[in-house]
Amino acid sequence: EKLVIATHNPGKLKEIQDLLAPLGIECVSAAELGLPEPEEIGNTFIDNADLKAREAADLSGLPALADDSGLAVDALHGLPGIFSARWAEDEDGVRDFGRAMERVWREVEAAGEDAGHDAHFACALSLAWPDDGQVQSFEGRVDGTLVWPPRGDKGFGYDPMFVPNGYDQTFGEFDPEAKHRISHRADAFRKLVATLG
Ligand code: ITT
Repeated sequence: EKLVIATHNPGKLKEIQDLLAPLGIECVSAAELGLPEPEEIGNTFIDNADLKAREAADLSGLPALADDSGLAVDALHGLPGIFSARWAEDEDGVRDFGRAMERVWREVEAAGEDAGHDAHFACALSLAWPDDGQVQSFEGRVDGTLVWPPRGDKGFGYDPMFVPNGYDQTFGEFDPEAKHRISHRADAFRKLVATLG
């Protein structure tokens, strides 16, 4: 039986496919199935991951895995957080992460030197089965520091301005396999596999 990857974000989809590959599970994306993008009305990563997984499972009749994630900046009291995608959108919903990263950096600078540059990426993965109210959720994170200007074009989203603790390169400069060893998404994924595997 196939697993629906309930995302419309190509960067996430590729990473989730990479993480699932060793498990040999056949996948199909929500975009490929033509499933709609549900409105993310939740107040937490888990709430939003749950609602995306639930809706995809209900509409497809297949088990569905959803990811809700974002960048949480200490100096901004956790913002953009669950609003990470929305900070990149213009009034027509067109995303530009160059603009979103500029906004983050501008607000970090405005918060002042003492507020520092610490941040983390957070990821909630939720797995929902059809015909069943049950949803299981797993959370992961990776801590790091924000840098300016952004560097690297290998990842997606805010990767070019995030240096994970203990490294010198931004996630935008990391090879995919290296990012998968330490990322928030990989951390959540390991917990999922440990529980279900
Ligand atoms: P779906 O809801 O369709 O999965 P989305 O992009 O709208 O896609 P989110 O609401 O979870 O997903 O938004 C999370 C945003 O946080 C995402 O668009 C990225 O910009 C950012 N983000 C999440 N994980 C990231 C990562 O590994 N590297 C860089 N940015 C990331």
